[in-house]
Amino acid sequence: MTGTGRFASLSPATGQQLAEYPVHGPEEIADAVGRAREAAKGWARAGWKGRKAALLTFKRALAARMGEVAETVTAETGKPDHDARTEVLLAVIHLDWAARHARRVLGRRRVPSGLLSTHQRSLLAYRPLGVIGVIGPWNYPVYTPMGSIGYALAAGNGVVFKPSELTPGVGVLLARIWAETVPEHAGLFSAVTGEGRTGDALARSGVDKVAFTGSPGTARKVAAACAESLTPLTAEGGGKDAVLVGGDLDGPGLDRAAEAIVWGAVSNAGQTCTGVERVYAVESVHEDLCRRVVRRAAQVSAGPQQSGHGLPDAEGPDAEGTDADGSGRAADYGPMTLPSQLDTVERHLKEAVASGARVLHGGPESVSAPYVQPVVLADVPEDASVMREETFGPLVAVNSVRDLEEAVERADASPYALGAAVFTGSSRAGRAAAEQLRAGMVSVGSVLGYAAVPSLPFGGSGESGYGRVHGEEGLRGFAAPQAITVRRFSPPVDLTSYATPRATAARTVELARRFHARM
Ligand code: TXE
Repeated sequence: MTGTGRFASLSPATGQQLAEYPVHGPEEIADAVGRAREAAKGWARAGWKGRKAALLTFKRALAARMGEVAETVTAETGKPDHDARTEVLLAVIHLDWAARHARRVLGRRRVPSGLLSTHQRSLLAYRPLGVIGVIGPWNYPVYTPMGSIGYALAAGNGVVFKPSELTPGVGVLLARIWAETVPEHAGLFSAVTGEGRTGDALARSGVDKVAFTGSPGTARKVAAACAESLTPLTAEGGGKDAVLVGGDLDGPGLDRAAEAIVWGAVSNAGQTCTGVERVYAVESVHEDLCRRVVRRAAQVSAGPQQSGHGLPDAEGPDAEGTDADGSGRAADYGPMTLPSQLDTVERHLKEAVASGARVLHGGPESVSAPYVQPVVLADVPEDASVMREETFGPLVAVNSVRDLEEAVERADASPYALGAAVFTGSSRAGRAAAEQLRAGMVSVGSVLGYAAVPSLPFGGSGESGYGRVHGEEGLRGFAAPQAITVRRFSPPVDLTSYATPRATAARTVELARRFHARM
């Protein structure tokens, strides 16, 4: 069955149609998976060296064409050009790391055989899984899927990518850049377009693993589809990340925390899975921190984006750009990319106010489609939706706690466990608190510090999903370990042979038992 019809991508800022894309169905997906499977043979023949060279060529092309990629990201998500470029840069950094480290992490190696098996040479290798289906989100349409695509390719797989229906142009462009720059492996990585049905068809297409990023509800549907064929899944389902602020912070320390909180909460219009949604500050600094957060939030605004990135560069003179409203100052972030997100933000805000939260900055009037201006709340009841559900908007709740221990407890009380951040006067106390948290990733003294470190794994637990991308775990996640033993000589006592007298074998087992009973 082919997909039926076409769908349009829209500008979230103006609502205007940007382009049309085909809705791909099981037939087109089967073709793409088949081509990737075929191309994976050539990818295997290329060896570690050839794959590394091809991936670095792709990386250089992404860096060289950053402006073009960022322009598509900005058109489809509404985020500022600078943010789009930073996103591409982060993807490039990860791709570079995956290309350069795949052999070290996944290459065949000898491992110790242990006393009982000294006669064996033990080898561990990581084989590619085959073809990976990547189902992507719209909030970081380059960085997030490339965290799977780059690592999956580096591990020797082919990839079929289904970008979000809100950002199909970005997905198609990424696959086109691959085909143009690495034509000898053209079919290895391709994009299919469509909505949820296309994603579902990809999960059921016989791919060897699915890497999904989106909402926990959709993650459950993808998991159910994958379960039918025992297809493994890595799922990233978002977060409700908390920042913990210690009572030992001085003025400059609180300023640094406030700056990071505001950026973490409102950048990308709050549409970041590891964005700051909750803050737990020790009561002795709570009011002071709130004042500083409000002061900083008041200097930040959402609005239409300027064109260009403000730097004269090789991409031409128009790169200088103009501010959108003629005020001389460009908006710091753009519109809500998913229109229905405005309703979620509004609902969370209204329910918080109704349940007695203090509104320190902004308010219901901050929500004016397609933009949401920064909102700062305090003293929000812990059972309010804004403290429990992912808001995915530029809204932050700053609550007061007795001490860091209570901050850890409250942060961990969420059904999500993705990222977190800790600000304390002493980095030792910060690390101690970080190590108590359930979160998969924690930044001490900054927000989202781990996202730009390619050697660190990215992912969470609970409603935030399971599995990891990035780093060594990210590479291994797209590979199947293969254990090999090679017999080097006859063992003094062969426990896998009926030729060994029963009494000899029994003596050996007893000796080994005594050894382990004492050790
Ligand atoms: O997500 P969906 P949406 C959160 C955020 C947001 C909410 C909804 O809170 O408000 O999710 O966003 C594809 N089988 N995050 O509607 O539905 C879909 O086409 C297979 C958090 O965009 O989860 C898209 O490509 N695939 C987040 C992808 O799944 C299906 C990023 C995500 O869509 C499918 C984005 C199906 N049955 C939103 N149905 C994060 N974790 O960073 C849909 N899809």
